[in-house]
Amino acid sequence: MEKHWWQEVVVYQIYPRSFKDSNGDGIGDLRGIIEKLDYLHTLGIGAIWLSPVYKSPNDDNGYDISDYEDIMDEFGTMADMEELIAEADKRGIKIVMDLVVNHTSDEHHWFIESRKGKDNPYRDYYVWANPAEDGGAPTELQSVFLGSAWKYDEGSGQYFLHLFSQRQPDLNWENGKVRQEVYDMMNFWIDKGVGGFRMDVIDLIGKIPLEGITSNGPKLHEYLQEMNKATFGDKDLLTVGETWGATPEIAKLYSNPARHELSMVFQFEHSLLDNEPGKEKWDLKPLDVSELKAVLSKWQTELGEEGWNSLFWNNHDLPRIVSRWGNDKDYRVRSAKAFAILLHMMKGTPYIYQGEELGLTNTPVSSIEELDDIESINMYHDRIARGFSVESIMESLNAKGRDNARRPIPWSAEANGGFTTGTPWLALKPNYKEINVEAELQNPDSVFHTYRKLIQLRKDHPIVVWGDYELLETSSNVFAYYRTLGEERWLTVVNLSNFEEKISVDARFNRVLVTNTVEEVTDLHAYTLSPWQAFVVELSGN
Ligand code: TEU
Ligand code: CA
Repeated sequence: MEKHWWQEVVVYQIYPRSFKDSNGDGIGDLRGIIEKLDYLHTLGIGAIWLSPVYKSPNDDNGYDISDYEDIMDEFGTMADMEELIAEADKRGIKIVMDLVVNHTSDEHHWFIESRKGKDNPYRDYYVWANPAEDGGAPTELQSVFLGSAWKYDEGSGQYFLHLFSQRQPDLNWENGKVRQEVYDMMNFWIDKGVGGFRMDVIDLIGKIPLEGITSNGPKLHEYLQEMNKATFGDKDLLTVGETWGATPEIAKLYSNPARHELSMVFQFEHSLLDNEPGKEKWDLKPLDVSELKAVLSKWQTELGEEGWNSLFWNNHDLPRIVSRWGNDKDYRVRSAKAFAILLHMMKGTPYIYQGEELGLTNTPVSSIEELDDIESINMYHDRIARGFSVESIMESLNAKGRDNARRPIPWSAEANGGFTTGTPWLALKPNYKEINVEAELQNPDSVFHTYRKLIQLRKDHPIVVWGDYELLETSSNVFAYYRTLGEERWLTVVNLSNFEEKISVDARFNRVLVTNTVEEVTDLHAYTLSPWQAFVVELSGN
């Protein structure tokens, strides 16, 4: 397999609204990101996935785009964007844009035109359908943000499709003009020097809604091959598709180099392990560590030469990992480092979501008034109407709600964590006086410095990027695996529990490469791990 830069770097996701505010309006912005590039350079990352910064009315915080070739007023100007690309480049960091092309905002001029009537030249840019015989929605299809996925338009007597909010109408990918508009727009950004694209819900673009087909539609891969040819195919860009339902077999369709589609996908199989199978994400179930081991090991081994993995615990839609599967009370620092070590020594491209490198935790709230996220608010009203208790709803939202990941970043112990001199759009978690970037940088034992070290190990040792993966049989709460490259062999051991665990490995080691405890790692033939202990060792020949 040909080697690519995007296999060797660590990517950092920025949710711009919450990263750094440069002008005191309480909203993070592009100049704030430019201010903090040196910080990201210190961390050691090679690319930034920038959540959407395009013009948007913010019904879904930028995932509803009204102009793909302009910047959101609150975030700055196109000149700021160009400066960000150039300044990042100086530090060896590429900017990966969020490509949200399953849908637009209802304020996009295509939709404003489309809505004008059946004869409008933009009508077929979106998915319109006649009412069912009883006048109701064309089909039973439900929106991800709840309620029918069809919205009636008085003017023309038809319904339009919105798989997300009513203000996010779905584009009609069957229309070749739509596809060409998207490719032209991608080339506009490629010409500006971006390093790639993260493709929002890309598995939905081949939908046939009237037949109930949403994800993995029949023409999905034909479209992606066409896109590849029309845009980034002859350039070495990072392209990563968000694909919630991908299996390894499906992932290979996207990322097999021979097929000329994408670099890799985000798969979510591990992320779905803590809800009741077949139920909603809000129906919580504790994580079974042996399932996590089985799922991640399957992905490590099954792609082979026909694909490349992305590695992540967090993003702007998911709860903070240290609160979700770690212990954010008694072992916050240790369990945050344990998850970092576990993921960063695997094969694939790791993604860090802003604040993960500080060990930031979820932010439980007591009322829905404290939340901003459209998914959370819609879920609240839906469950109230279905008779759920407020307590149970808040419990689910505190565990899984998207605002857990969207609180502003605490940069220092100053007011509002130094994120803004004004009033933040969403309140910071009150513990910013203890947990903030400045404190993390100063403390050599911080979560930040573990992330920095893991990134450095990846840069210094090809085994981390290219080595083969093999799971080691251990007691169920211990996750241990080998990486092997030529004569070199590393062992990663992580105790994912609040208790001591014993391991017995028939091997000796030369040196410890990284660890999250002060305890010395001794004879592996009979070793007792303390709670959440994690380390990586280089094994000796024999
Ligand atoms: O997410 C896709 C998506 O389906 C999410 O809504 C996710 O399923 C949900 O948070 C889990 O319940 C992408 C973006 O990452 C998300 O922020 C957007 O809201 C969504 O697409 C629509 O663009
Ligand atoms: Ca601002």
